[in-house]
Amino acid sequence: MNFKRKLLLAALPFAFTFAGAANAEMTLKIAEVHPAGYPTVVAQEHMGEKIEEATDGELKFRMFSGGVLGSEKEVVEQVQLGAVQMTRVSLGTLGPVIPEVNAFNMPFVFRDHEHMRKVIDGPIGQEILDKITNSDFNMVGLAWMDGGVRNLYTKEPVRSIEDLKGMKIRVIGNPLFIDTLNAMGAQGVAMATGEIYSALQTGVIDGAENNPPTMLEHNHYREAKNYTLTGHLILPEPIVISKTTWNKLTPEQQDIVMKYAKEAQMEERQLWDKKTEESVAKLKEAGVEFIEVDKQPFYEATAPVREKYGAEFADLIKRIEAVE
Ligand code: BDP
Repeated sequence: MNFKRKLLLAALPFAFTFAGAANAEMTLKIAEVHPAGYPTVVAQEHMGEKIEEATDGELKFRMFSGGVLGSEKEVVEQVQLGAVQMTRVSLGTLGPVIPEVNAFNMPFVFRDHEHMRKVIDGPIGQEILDKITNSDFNMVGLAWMDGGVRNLYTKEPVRSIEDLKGMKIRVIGNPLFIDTLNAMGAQGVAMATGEIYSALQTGVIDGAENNPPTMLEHNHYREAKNYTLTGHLILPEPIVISKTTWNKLTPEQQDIVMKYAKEAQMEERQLWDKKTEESVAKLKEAGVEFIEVDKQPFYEATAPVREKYGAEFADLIKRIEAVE
């Protein structure tokens, strides 16, 4: 039996147990790998409060931040089963589960951060959320959070693409990212967020790639003091709710959840910009060197990755590029 079918079957008893439970009070668990105070955590906490108020306390939320409910991959599986009701994850993590979303996961598919924001705010952003909802994976895509721009951080400085040669660089567990780092001359190594710090410490990896808030808040900067501004990935991060949970909500409750998830999308963005600015300042203070690099060689080296993964999204990619 394939994995997908197993998950669907496993979800059945839950569906029956809770059938007809609409209108009852429900507490929804939200899982987050980021710590308390992180922009995505704060925005979702506010979302939860607003939904609770708007539903007269029928829907309540409990935030489990700091990865206490597991890695993103584990949490996605829990959401599919309805055991965890909601989460915000990197689209990178969802790619291997729902390959239709991988268009946004390709290296340099967005011109810059602003371009990504325009795309997720418009019809294409909704289209990718709908792909999540319409897949067989028992999740509803509600809204987007901003995960900024991902750059390389390494123990030894990377001042040109040649310096990256042979370095073991951690990526999110998605073959697309392994291929991306390999194409740049490094060796992509997949592992969960929570394992990066000790892998850096013990020398299992030579570096990783992420945005400034994650580099700071997950303490990676203590072990990797060189930040090379490649901007190779700009990954948006969907908030998803288990379809098992969604189907138990009344249409009114569904509208309310959707409305405040979309509001959270805009609130998180303000928090994100502020947090990024503060993180950059703190990282510099802690001795991290920010290295400007010619991006062109990184763009060119990853062309085969865009060809390999982008072929099936050719029309979509044209439409992404056309967003001004
Ligand atoms: C962060 C994302 C988070 C990912 C993490 C990672 O916000 O969702 O899990 O990167 O690379 O930027 O594991």
